[in-house]
Amino acid sequence: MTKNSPASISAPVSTSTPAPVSVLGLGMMGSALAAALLGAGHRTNVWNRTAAKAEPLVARGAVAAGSAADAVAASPLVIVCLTTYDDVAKVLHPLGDALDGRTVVNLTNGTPDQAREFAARARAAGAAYIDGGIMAVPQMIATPGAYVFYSGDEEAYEAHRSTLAAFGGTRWTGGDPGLAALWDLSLLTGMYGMVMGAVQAFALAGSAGVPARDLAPLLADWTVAMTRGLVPGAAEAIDAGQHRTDVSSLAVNQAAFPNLLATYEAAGVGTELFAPLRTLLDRAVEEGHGADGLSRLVELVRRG
Ligand code: FVH
Repeated sequence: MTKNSPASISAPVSTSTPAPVSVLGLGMMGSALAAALLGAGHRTNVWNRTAAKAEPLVARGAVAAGSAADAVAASPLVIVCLTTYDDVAKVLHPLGDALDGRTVVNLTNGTPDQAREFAARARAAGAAYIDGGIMAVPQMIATPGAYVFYSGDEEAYEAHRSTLAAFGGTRWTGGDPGLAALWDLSLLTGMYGMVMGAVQAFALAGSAGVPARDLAPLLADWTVAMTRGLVPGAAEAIDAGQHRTDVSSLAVNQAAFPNLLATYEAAGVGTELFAPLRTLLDRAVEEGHGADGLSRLVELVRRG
C-alpha cells in the first residue's frame, strides 16, 4: 500500500453504548445517514432547513432540533450533509464558538481546497474536522457495498470510527483534509466518463431504432469487462512509466476513432462529448507515442 492509499475497508466495529450524534441536512443522503445511526442505536438529533423533512426520522425515534445551533449543542459528533460547501458555510460559520469541542464530519461533496479551508476554520473555532466522500447512493447506506473516504483529524476519526461505521465501510485517506475529496472526485471522474460513454452509446444505437433496453445488457457487460481488463494493467504502466503495449496501440485507436465521429455526424448524434478525445489521440501520436498503449494518455492529460 502506498503512502496515500486509503486503508482497506474496515468492518463495522461494535460499541456497547452508542454515543449521541447530530445530523445537519436531511436531504436524500442526510436522511439515509440519520436512519443508519438510528438503526445502530444512536440517539440521533436531526436538523434540516425545511423542518418537515425531519418528520419520518422523528417517527423512527430521532430528536428534531429547532435550529442548527441546538443540533450542534446536542452531540459531540456532528455530521453535515448539504448540497454544497457554500450551503455548509451558511449553516456552520454563523455558529462560531458553538462548535468548540465538537467533531464535525462534513460529508458534503466539495473540492480538496474547500475541505482544507473548512478544516482550518473548524480548528480556529476549537472543533476537530473530518472531511468525507461518500461512495454510495442513499439506498446503499448501511449495506455492505457502501463506504466512505475520510481525511483530516486522525485522532477524532479514530475516536468516532465505530459510529461512522454505521454508514458502511470506513476508508482513511490521510491527515491532509483534502484527501477524501481527492479520492472521491477521482472515482466520480471514472464514473462520469463511463456514464457519458453510455449516454453516447444509447444515442447512437437509438438513432437506428435500437431500444435502449436491448443495448443495456451488452453495454453493461462490455464496459465492466473492459474496465476489469484494462484498468489494472494501465495502473501498472502508469506507475512504472512504461507504456509500450501488445494489446491496443494509440496508433490503431487513432486510426479507428474518426469512424466514431463520422458515424455520429451521419446519424445526427452530437460529437461534443467525443470530439476532444480525437484531439488527444492525435496529439499523442504526433508526439511520437503511437506504439504506446492508452495509459500514455495520462501523461498528456497530466500536463494539460
Ligand atoms: N444522493 C446521492 O446519491 C449522492 C451520493 C454521494 C454524496 N452526495 C452528496 O451528498 C450531499 C447531499 O446530497 P443529497 O442527495 O442529500 O441532496 P438533496 O436531497 O438535494 O438534499 C440537500 C440538502 O441540503 C440542504 N440545503 C441546501 N442548501 C441549504 C442551505 N443554504 N442551508 C441549509 N440547508 C441547505 C437541503 O435542505 P432543504 O432544501 O431540505 O431545506 C437538504 O437537506 C451533496 O453534496 C451530494 O453531492 C449525494
